[in-house]
Amino acid sequence: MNFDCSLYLVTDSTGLDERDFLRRVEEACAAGVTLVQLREKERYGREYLNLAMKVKEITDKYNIPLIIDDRIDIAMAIDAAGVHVGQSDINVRYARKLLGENKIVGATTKTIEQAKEAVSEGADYLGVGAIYPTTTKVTTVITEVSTLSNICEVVDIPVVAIGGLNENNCDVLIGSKISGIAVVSAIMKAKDIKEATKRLKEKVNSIKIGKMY
Ligand code: TZP
Ligand code: MG
Repeated sequence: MNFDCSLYLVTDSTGLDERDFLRRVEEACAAGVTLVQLREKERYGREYLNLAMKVKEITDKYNIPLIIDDRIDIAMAIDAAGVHVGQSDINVRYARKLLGENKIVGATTKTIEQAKEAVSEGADYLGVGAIYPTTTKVTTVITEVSTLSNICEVVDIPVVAIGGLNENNCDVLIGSKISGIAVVSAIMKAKDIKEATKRLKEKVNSIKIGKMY
């Protein structure tokens, strides 16, 4: 499946009421994020499903593929574009088996070995990071930009950098053959979501990332 991961919004609704959360997602979509991931670590069952349906309504309106973090069942239930799995989630191979060939399966990888394995199991893109320390609730370690570049060299699928990225610190990524950047706070916590998204988009374009597959 073709998709553009040049400016990938990963959501986090922590501390936001639902209306405010959905407004932020919608503003980011209107301002040009190219892919959205619903990432909810503290919602389960019907609550997660209901929120996913509401986010899908928004992403559908803007024709932006919606990826669901971890939850293959939710992705299937709402006919999302795909799922994103981490190293302790269901393996890429099984995610692919469950979702079929026409859906996107993304994987978090932090080493060349993990990257190669994800590709061999059928991943469509890789998320690599954290490039910088992050304040978003996540247990992660820093990935060196050199490791990111090496991963880009050895795989033939898009690689997205993630972790603490904002418009002022992405220049370190110039030269690594990434296809995009993924951000949570730089958009979700921005005072002016539209403005922040537009500026990030300009940045992504100016550093010439965003290779389409
Ligand atoms: N994986 C690695 S870092 C991260 C995830 C999900 C969070 C990134 O959030 P932020 O706010 O863009 O640093
Ligand atoms: Mg996960």
